[in-house]
Amino acid sequence: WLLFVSAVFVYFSDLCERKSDSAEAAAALDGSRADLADAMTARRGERSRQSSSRRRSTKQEGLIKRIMKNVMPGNPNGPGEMGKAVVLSGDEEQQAKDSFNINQFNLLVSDRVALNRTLPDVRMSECKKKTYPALDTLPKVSVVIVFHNEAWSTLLRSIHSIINRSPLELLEEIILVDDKSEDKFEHLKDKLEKEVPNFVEVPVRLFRMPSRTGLIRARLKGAKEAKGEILLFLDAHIETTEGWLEPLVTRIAEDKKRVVCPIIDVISDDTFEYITASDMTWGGFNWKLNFRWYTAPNRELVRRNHDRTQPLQTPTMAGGLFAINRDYFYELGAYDEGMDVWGGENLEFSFRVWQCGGTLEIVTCSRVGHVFRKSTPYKFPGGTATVINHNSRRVAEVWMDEYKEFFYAMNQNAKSIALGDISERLANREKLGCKSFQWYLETIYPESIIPVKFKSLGEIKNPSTNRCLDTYSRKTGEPVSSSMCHGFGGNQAWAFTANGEIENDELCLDTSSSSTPIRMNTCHRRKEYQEWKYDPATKQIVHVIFNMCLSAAVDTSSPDGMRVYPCQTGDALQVWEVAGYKS
Ligand code: UD2
Ligand code: MN
Repeated sequence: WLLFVSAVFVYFSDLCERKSDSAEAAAALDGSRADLADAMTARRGERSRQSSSRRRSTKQEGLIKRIMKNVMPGNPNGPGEMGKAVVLSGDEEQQAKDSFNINQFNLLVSDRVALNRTLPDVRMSECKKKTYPALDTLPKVSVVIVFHNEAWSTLLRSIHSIINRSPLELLEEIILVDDKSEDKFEHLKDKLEKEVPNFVEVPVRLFRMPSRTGLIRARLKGAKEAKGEILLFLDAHIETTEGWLEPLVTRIAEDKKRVVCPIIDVISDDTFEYITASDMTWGGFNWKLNFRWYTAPNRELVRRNHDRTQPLQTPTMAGGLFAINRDYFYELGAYDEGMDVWGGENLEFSFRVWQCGGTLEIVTCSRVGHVFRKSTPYKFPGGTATVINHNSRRVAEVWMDEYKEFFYAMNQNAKSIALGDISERLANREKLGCKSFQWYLETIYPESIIPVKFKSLGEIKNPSTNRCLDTYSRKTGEPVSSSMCHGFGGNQAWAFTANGEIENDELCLDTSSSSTPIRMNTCHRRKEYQEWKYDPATKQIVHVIFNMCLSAAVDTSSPDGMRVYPCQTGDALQVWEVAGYKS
């Protein structure tokens, strides 16, 4: 077998020679070669620890096969190498379209990209210089990947990238949990079972859920099987990059109450190009309880002494990619088993970590790519909206105290969706002595779209026209409108904040000119043209800078031209009922 291995080396140096004309290709090869060298050293150590010679020889055979497969992508300039975009020909484009909806990403392209493709080292340069504790002093990691109807190439590329780019000393195992993929995804049946033992560098263990449980319960199964001191959850369509693991593990080794995420880079769902994401982004959420990325505020940079390589504390995480000390995971109460399929668990876990004494951070020296999809390829048994609202209700009811009303204001239908039993989750919150949601908003997330202090939440109605302020689902920069009051919240749900904003989700009423229609702009919290004052006696809503009054549109057939006019007592168009207003 030694011959074999040296053959690999020879082949490789040969490639290097031939490719040295292109700087990029050389860099690509350098990366792979370093990978190989690292992996070889690590594997050698692994082998010397083996005691049974029989096991050793099968391991080595597998090892050689694996090295052949991993290190010889054939063509270092092949499709997608170095994370480049794959370009299809016209005919292929059509073919790609036909199979796109199987996974909601370009399957043709994914299948064409090598399972062990090279990626650039995308870390900030300061990150590359950092050193970490000796590997044998760090805790070991159990990677948990759950999947439902995943494509072969993305799943296998995920596994290969983990093995090829992690110090093997840190990997206890990779646990795969099949959340009852449909039969037509044949590659996930026998073929996967045959493939799994081929991974000799790290044990890859495959478990099957007896029925479709959703990603939350599937992850719980993975966690239960895990032997490593650290649990590291990943989606099934990711690629790790150089140096991704050490910084994550080190943070937890230093303090087990840290829950850590890598920066999640983007693998294009169309070209599979590896696109770096900003290191200045953190996680938030809106009134609908959707997870959202926002630019992190300057105060967080100040807290880190302007060192962007320091971990960034984030109010929430996206949910798919994070590591946590296994004991701490259970101390915190693992996951809410009452949540189905997809959604909600990411915010639930984020709130819980912060409110119950942990910290949640994005380790900016660790980067993992993820195929972000525009829609979900798989079915939601029970209906998509029902499932997601069920999960979100559980988040709101368990963690958000009085602020849960923001969720219901946006989503009154949710109230009629079954919540299930949350007594055990509430008991857990009680037992852990967790802080209030108000504390979370004030301390961790004062920039939240949910205002910490507000005077009303509900409709804002002009009784003379019986019309209510309405966003018409418009976007930022567009004019606010009005329509017949319907009492269902949503587009007619407004918060009058203590700061003087009139706000629906992330949009605030804003006008920088008294002669143009009032617009809805992203709330900036600096008051300025977004500051209003309500006078409960006259029922007028006054724009503070102009000292003029919000006036309902006279022409109800075109209600968009709503403006501020000089305040006039007795003008019925300037009378507003602000539901539930408390001064
Ligand atoms: C994001 C998270 C995802 C999860 C989700 C909210 C990232 C990158 N991804 O959505 O991990 O937190 O938000 O719930 O932060 N799966 C199952 N069973 C199911 C449904 C999904 O096993 O019933 C698997 C799926 O194959 C995938 C993982 O769960 O490996 C996450 O699902 P996704 O990729 O559809 O979620 P995503 O990335 O849109
Ligand atoms: Mn995903």
